[in-house]
Amino acid sequence: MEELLKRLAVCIERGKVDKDARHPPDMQGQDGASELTRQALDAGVSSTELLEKSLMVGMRRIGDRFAAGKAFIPDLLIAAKAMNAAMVHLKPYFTSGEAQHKGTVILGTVTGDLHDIGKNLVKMVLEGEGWQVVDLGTNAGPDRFLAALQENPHALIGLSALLTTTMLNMETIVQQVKKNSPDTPVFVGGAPLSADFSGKIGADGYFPEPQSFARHIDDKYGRVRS
Ligand code: B12
Repeated sequence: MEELLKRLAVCIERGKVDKDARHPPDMQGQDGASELTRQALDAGVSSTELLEKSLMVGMRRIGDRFAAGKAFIPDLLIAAKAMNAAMVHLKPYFTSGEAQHKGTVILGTVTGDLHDIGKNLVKMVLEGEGWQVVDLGTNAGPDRFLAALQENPHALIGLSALLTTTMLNMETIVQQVKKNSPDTPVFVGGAPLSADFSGKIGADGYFPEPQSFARHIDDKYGRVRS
């Protein structure tokens, strides 16, 4: 199984989407992210293990190569495509059988930021845990969060940012939300963030991954808000 997870990480890193994909040329005809994810799940690997031990490893590697000037934007895009192909198979594993939802979370990647894979994973996990998610997509500024809050006045808010520049835009969103709706909890996440930063911008908490976030809001707000 270790071997399969290693091969899957390579598919993510190199952007090998599926068996039919022509890219990268030296991997033509081999299973890609789609097939290997399916095989790992069928073999009983948990979705969390798959994410942490393989998919995120591949993403981190391509990110590191990019930072070192050894990979470029098209390489990141094709890696993102492979990641999305893998995530299609993960979705059913996060789906809950709950008919009635626990509450609503308004989720978005903040102003100036186009990274949405992490945000989409958070959405998947929250929906799987029985939360309704209002997804504002990427590049979402204060106005969009406030408009969504008007429609869903008891919702919680989750902000995502992947850039050290765009994480600074979270502060304005937190301020605007708190000014208009002081009781609305706002949580933040994304690779460059920290609990310290969350405290500094007046957010209600930072979570490094969706599972701990879901546990926290389940304990604190689940079934109370609508
Ligand atoms: C794929 C990718 C892209 C793709 C994004 C495609 C897409 N649809 O998302 C594209 C090509 C568009 C891209 C563009 C850019 N990118 Co980019 N990208 C990445 C890469 C390789 C992977 C990101 C990713 O999807 N990770 C996997 C997901 C699952 O992880 P995640 O997002 O961290 O999410 C997890 C947690 O953080 C958490 N989480 C996330 N959000 C939230 C929210 C809440 C509420 C909670 C609780 C949790 C949570 O849960 C997730 C699951 O555990 C990273 C490298 C890396 N190591 O992350 C660089 C990286 C983020 N990019 C980087 C850069 C510089 C850029 C560009 C500026 C490049 C350029 N010169 O144009 C542009 C910016 C575009 C923009 N305006 O946003 C840098 C950022 C450096 C920095 N410190 O600011 C990185 C770190 C690469 C690097 N090492 O240099 N990128």
